[in-house]
Amino acid sequence: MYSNTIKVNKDDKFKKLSNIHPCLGGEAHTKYGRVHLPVSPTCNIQCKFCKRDCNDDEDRPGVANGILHPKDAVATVKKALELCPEITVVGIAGPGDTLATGYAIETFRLVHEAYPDLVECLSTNGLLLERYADDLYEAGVSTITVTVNAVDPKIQSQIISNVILDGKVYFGEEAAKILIDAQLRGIKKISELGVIVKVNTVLVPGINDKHIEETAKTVKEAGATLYNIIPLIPQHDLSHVPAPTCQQLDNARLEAEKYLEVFRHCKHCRADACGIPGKKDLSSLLYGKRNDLETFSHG
Ligand code: CLF
Ligand code: SF4
Repeated sequence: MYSNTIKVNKDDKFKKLSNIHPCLGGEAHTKYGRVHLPVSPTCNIQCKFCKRDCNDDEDRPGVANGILHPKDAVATVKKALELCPEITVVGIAGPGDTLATGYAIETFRLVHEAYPDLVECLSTNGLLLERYADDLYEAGVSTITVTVNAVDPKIQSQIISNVILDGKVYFGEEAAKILIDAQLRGIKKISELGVIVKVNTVLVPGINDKHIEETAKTVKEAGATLYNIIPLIPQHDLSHVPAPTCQQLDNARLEAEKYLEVFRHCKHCRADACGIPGKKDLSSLLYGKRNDLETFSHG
């Protein structure tokens, strides 16, 4: 009875949010915008495909012009709304992991106080999601994306090099298991609080492309509502792996769809993206050129 009530409420919440959140619903994707606040400089794991960077040119996750300080977040949101009144969502998605430092939660608290009607959206690798779930909920976060690239440590260990947890570095399958267990516990806890969870999987041909069905099934059981498959951008330690073909992406989406609704409009946003996804990106108007800042890598 109790879990049914939560399910009904969550379905209802998802329906409402998907009408105004550009990354939850197909129609909202072309009508509404998001602003990303790049307040998270560092990461606590190393994905083999991740090359975090700060520059003006590349449109992909992990890249931002520079790092924003939480104290400047409210003024940045104000300016973003002036540039693009269709913005309904304030997202924090990097350039590092959003829970590796306390800046994202601090930022959400400030933005929620100033703009309680905006949807707050966090993207994380999930290593510390269970630990900070209550804080995120209290800071007003209502949608979360967790990047889960595998639920089998053998497969995950081919995608990450290490995990740093409470000052200790873990490698190989041990690191992979720590990450997977933490992600699933985090998804369970935050979804039980009523937060909508989308799972992103980076499709890496030859490594996790035959593992999508199991991943989708497992994250659904943990509490996820939506699934998004992102094609690998071959770089860093996985630069030798070809990006998936359209056929491989389609196949993966069909596998995932056996368990979860699949979001098909993702635009691989930068960590400082601003505007309606797929339309002109306004981040250079919002943040300007800040190449003099120290270069951080993304996540
Ligand atoms: Fe940003 Fe991500 Fe929130 Fe959207 S992006 S934190 S869920 S508000 Fe959207 Fe961009 Fe794809 Fe992400 S199109 S990369 S899915
Ligand atoms: Fe960290 Fe994200 Fe880069 Fe992975 S992709 S190493 S989680 S910043």
